[in-house]
Amino acid sequence: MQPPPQDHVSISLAGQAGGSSSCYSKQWRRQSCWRRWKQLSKLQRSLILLVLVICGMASYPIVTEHLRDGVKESSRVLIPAMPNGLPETIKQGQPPAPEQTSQRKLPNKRGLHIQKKGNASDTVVDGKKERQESVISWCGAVVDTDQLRDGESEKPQANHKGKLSNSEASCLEAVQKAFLHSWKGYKDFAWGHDELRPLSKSYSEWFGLGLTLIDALDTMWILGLKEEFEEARSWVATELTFNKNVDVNLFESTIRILGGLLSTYHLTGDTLFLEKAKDIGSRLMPAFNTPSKIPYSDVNIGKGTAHPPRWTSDSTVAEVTSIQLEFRELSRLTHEPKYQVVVSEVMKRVHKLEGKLDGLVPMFINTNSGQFTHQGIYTMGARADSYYEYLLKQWIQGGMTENQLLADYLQAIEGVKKNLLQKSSPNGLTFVGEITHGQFSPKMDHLVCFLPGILALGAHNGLPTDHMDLAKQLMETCYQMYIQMETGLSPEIVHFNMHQGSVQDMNVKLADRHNLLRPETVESLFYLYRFTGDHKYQHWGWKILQNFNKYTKVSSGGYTSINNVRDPDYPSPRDKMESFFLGETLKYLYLLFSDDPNLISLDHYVFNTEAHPLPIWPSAT
Ligand code: DMJ
Repeated sequence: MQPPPQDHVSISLAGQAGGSSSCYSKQWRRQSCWRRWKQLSKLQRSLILLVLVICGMASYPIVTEHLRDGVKESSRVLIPAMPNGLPETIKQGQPPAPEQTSQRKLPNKRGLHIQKKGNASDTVVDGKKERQESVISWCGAVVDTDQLRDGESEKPQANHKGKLSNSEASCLEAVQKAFLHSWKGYKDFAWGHDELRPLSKSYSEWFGLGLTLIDALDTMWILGLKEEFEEARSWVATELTFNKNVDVNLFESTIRILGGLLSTYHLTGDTLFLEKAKDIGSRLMPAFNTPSKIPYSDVNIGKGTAHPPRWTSDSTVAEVTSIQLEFRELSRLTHEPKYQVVVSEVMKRVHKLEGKLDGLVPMFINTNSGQFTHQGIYTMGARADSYYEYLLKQWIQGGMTENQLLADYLQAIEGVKKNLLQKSSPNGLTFVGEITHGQFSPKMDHLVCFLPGILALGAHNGLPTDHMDLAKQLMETCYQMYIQMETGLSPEIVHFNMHQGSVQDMNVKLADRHNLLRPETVESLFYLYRFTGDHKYQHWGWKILQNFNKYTKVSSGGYTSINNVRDPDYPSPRDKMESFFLGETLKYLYLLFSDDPNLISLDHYVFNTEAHPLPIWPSAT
């Protein structure tokens, strides 16, 4: 055997004694490199070091990204920790359960002093870090020592009757804070406009009618934010005019504007809001001048003309059947039957139509023929959802006497059970899919999460108790749609796995990963808590609020929709705060945390589909 070259002798012997040739060659290379390194000049060494440092810095994110993804995929652990015994999927990258590290006293705007436990965390949405109050695992754990000492508990808002527990007060205050933060953004950058664009510190117009401000009026009233309410009221009194040459969507302007004005009138007794409601209501009436009596989707409220969208003469089924609560109430208040007449006619016609599947309706209806079109898709999600909601709610609004509405509702729920309900794998979550031309599709919109609340509301009003059982199962699923995501926020759409051996219950397509700050899940949590008293629903709502705060709050004011609920490092803000975040999401969270069943009693009010409470008709109660 040839001896190794002279300068390798010492290590060659040691290496061979120990065994492997690879070890030997590594040592050889190390020695050789070291010798060469020592032969370099200082300048040469410095240059090489500099290049290595630059390369290392440039490749760092790639390396960490790669590692992170690897960990994400491999570290999903199933633990049997859910309150109802279902396993919870824990993922790397999900917000850790915050520790209770400090106790701080936070004076709020109204002079309340509420003790909070929690740690502050840094939140980045718009590129800036914000020192944020991250309370906790659950505000129910909070103890207000001052209040305990004084034996007094302050009320965070005027409409509550009776004392609040300390934990309740701190939860309610957290929602007030979220509202005030949103309102600050709206006021600073979008006042009087439709929607805040919180990142660009500007606004977007849809109808040019101050949509967010009107949608938020009754929320401010319910949350006890009187100062803000008064400012908004004076804008309505002095600036709001519907005499404008603008096209508005009949459904959206009915549920947000007409509904918002009517409910604010009822809560405050201020006739300003009733006058404005009459004005917009009468301006929307041209939509019903169609050959079929099925209304057009768009109305020019200045010109008094209406038309379908440019590309079709169809309207959306959910849209034409989810304006009834508001128009019926307008008739009752004005003693002018015309509003109720036109919307009831729509219901009668839809009731008689062919083309339903066990009470489930297609998504489109033609304004000329009055027939369903594009048949074959049956969903509880977009374009059909609130048809079902308004069957039940009109029945409740009118005092549970309109039997046809109830019959259609009950039939539809049976249709859901028969055609759309399935269980996911591996955890057996009950979900509502869709039928597409005879085929079952395991696709569920976040919008469908209104259904647990509606089922619970029906059961509360004497409908079958198995509706409540189903409500609870679906509520669990909707919550899982949040916590199984890395941000703890639900995507717009999920696809459930049904085949045995699946490793996770749901998949989310790239195009469906956005979250628009929608209300449906917290809306249902509110109903479930009201009717069951089970605190787990409050706990779930609290987690969702925390995740909104963590991933969607913009430091300069407002909250933003995000593009990617699966990336906690960059959820990709969309720069838009939808009006329903203030009109619905925060309102339902507040009502969820309130233990006062008389704060918008569900025996006296029925919420429209934009969370505006309208009275159940007095003769009916
Ligand atoms: C709201 O405008 C209403 O709740 C509507 O019924 C559905 N879409 C949004 C909220 O997601």
